[in-house]
Amino acid sequence: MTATTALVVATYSRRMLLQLSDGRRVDARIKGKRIKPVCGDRVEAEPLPDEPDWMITAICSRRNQLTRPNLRGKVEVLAANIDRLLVMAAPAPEPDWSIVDRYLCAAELIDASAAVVFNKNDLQGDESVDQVLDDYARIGYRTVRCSAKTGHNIEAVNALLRDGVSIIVGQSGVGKSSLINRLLQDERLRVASISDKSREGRHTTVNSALLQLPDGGAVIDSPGVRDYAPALQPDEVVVGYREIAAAGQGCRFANCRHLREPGCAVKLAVEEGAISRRRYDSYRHLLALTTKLTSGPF
Ligand SMILES: Nc1nc2c(ncn2[C@@H]2O[C@H](COP(=O)(O)OP(=O)(O)OP(=O)(O)O)[C@@H](O)[C@H]2O)c(=O)[nH]1
Ligand SMILES: [Mg+2]
Ligand SMILES: [Zn+2]
Repeated sequence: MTATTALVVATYSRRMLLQLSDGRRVDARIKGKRIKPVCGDRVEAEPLPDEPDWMITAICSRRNQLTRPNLRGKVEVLAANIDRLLVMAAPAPEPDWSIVDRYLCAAELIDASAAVVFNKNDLQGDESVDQVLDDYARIGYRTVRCSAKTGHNIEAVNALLRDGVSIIVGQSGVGKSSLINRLLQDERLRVASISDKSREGRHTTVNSALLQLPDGGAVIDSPGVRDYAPALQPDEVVVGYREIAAAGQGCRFANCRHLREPGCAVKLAVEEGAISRRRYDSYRHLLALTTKLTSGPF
């Protein structure tokens, strides 16, 4: 066997599970400390003589990457080569829509499509959810209410994921892993893709896993995710709220940030009800937050 390209399907800190072009899955280590492959990466890898492990020697160039600050506040890449973000919320934990907005913003920036999934539909939710989901639908995002527990609308979610590589993101505890398990149906597949028998005890925590769905498409789960949202710059926020960016074409100033500038088409659209007040407030809040973070003394 010689060097070949492979897909990263699971990561466990510095170790990875690779899928080779013939479908075989092999364990791999990373050569050196400079490269940091993530789920969804295509990598160059070669078998090591006299041992079962493979060695990853390089990462092929990425079409895009989703980044987010980690627990220590350092920006890290969550996954690469993403076609779609499925942003999940639920009645519990209490939805933080600004986190959903940030992920939608990130999707726009990395040129991935996005949909909003409201899980745990079997639980009693707040009535305001209808309005929020309607607002997302109105600006062109697909929205689905589902329940990983009862299976309600799972087919609709499955249909959303049928092609390309998707990643499910959202607050911890909304049911991302539960939904994926429901979609996988086949228990054996589920177990095999995350921890093969042979790997038991060797990799205790899976950072992230890419799973092939039975009806096509693949989905990335990232467990252990806290309430961290993507790291964004102010300029990115301005283009990442799609309806605000679109209305902003009509502002008097090309660099309008839609705050207090005269001739602002966005503010007018908010007053007329064409842009949701909640989304506009979320935009202003995120803009203020990112501006504060990026205008420090350094
Ligand atoms: N009632 C109800 N509970 C659900 C549903 N989906 C998931 N849960 C429960 O919600 C809890 C969290 O589910 P997980 O799938 O672990 O959530 P997660 O989003 O993967 O969480 P992290 O990995 O921490 O980010 C579990 O107790 C699930 O049983 C659902 O549709 N309805
Ligand atoms: Mg999980
Ligand atoms: Zn404006």
